[in-house]
Amino acid sequence: MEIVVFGAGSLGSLIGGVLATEHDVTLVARESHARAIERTGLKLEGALETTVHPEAVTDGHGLAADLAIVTVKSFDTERAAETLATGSFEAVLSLQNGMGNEERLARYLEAPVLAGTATYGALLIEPGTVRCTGLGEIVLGPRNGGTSPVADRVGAAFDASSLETTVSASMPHRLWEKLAVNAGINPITALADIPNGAILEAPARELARACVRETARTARAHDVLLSNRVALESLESVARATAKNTSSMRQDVNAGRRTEIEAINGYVLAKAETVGLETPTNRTLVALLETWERKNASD
Ligand code: KPL
Repeated sequence: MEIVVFGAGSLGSLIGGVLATEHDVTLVARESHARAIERTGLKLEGALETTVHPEAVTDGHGLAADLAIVTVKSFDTERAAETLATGSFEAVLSLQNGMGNEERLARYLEAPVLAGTATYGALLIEPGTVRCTGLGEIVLGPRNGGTSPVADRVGAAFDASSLETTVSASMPHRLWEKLAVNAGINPITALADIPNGAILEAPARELARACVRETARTARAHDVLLSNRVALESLESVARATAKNTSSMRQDVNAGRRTEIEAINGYVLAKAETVGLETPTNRTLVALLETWERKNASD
């Protein structure tokens, strides 16, 4: 399959790199990363160790492929969609944090847009080198739930590589479940500057669990039947599987970059407000991260 990964940072490069062992992959990446890949290939370290030689470009305009995988930050989704709309794809898959990304992509693109979640831990060590810091899984499927031959084809392509993949008929539920995990792990690990596994210990544990319970309650208020038990089990299993990992939000804060707080805990807060629910833990974390961003984030 011909695959374009749009936004090949840490996670996009890890996924694209593993897919490149079986498929014809083009990474759309920042200049220094793309040049390093052109020179010496893409080196994957850690649990998925290999060196591959995908094509790497910096300009994503006018590309054509069977599948475009979008891995940009949630706040860059619209810009990515505009660029991808100048090319041609049979299917588009969002593997991003936060909610609402698929709808934003679908507004610009004719191809079917699939939803996906990824729980692999990934860290960009230097241009051209990415480390897998935690084995996770990819879950993908039609964004409104149900089945589709396109989702099955994409799932089979992922399965052909060594990525652990499930094709799901209930993506709205899966997206809320992943949102709960990100809401529990990302802001706490970023603010306290701790690895994912540290949220399993007191006092971070209670804070993370409160975030997750508030998120699951908000999901249920919007007719997504996510129980506290399932959401909390998911939090614990992702934190354990990626225990040594630096969450994407902690990476952003440490690099002085804008975070995805708005699309993660901010989304929970906004959705809770529409049905008159209080989510005090999420509200506090949003306020803290936004205060940090205002003073420190470069973009
Ligand atoms: O999605 C992630 C992130 O860091 O954004 C997890 C699953 C928490 C892995 O670090």
